[in-house]
Amino acid sequence: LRNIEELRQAIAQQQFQLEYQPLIELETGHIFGVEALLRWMHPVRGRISPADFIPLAEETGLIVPLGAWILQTACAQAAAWSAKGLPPVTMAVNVSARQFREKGLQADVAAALASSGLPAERLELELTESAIMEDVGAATATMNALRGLGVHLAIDDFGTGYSSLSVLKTFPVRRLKIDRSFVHDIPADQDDIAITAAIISLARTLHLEVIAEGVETQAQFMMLKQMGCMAAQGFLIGRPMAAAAMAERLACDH
Ligand code: G
Ligand code: G
Ligand code: MN
Ligand code: NA
Repeated sequence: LRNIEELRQAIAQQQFQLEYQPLIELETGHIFGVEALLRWMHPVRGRISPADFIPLAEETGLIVPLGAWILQTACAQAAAWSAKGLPPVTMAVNVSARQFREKGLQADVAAALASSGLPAERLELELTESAIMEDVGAATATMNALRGLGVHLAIDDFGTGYSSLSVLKTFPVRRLKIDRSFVHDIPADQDDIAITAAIISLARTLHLEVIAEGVETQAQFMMLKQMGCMAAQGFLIGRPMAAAAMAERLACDH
């Protein structure tokens, strides 16, 4: 049923875990970052996707303490990998719309950086296009404040949220993440190829980095590379995995 009580209990009983998915440079295959992805290890139902409980966590405000835990855990993990001598990677963390609107976000980010010792520039916050576009003025102020802490920002699910191109250039973001719905039917769908090419071109014009999400096939991989996309993420390259498996993958990457 995933009610509020169950969610509260899950936080208290530490039933949440983070998995990590590699982000690679298309040209070299080098892993430059990982995205932290939340999983609920339910004692009875097993692994529950965040898609099934983030909406409730947002409605009830539980996303705030949960989000703080995610930031702490992801930053601590990135710092722990570095301490083991693994190559430094960017740690990308999803921030939900509600979390982004809450006043405490900056403090939670600062606390996670301070307690982990992770350099701020190694943390990248993924904001959804729709969360930013809800109130562009407020969002810009929040983004500038977060940038002021030294962290980087990315726009997640880009292409799905009606960004006005004129405001996009004023946002202090460094990366666009091409939504996987556009990548899914490459190379068969000419419209999706055109949209993806347009986003790649837009990113280049605005001096933003760009990454294609949801890369599942060799054909998508090759086509994106040919189109000049800088980076990719998806099941073809690596599924979200536990921290230990990710550490092994990073160890093989230098
Ligand atoms: O990993 P998966 O495909 O199950 O994720 C489903 C959705 O949950 C995606 O939209 C993803 O962005 C979101 N999600 C995954 N991890 C987190 C997280 O740590 N915080 C937030 N706010 N959303 C997450
Ligand atoms: O909304 P966001 O982009 O943060 O969602 C990330 C989610 O996408 C993760 O939960 C992850 O499980 C999922 N994901 C990552 N790579 C792929 C992929 O290649 N195919 C599909 N279908 N989902 C993916
Ligand atoms: Mn994401
Ligand atoms: Na996305």
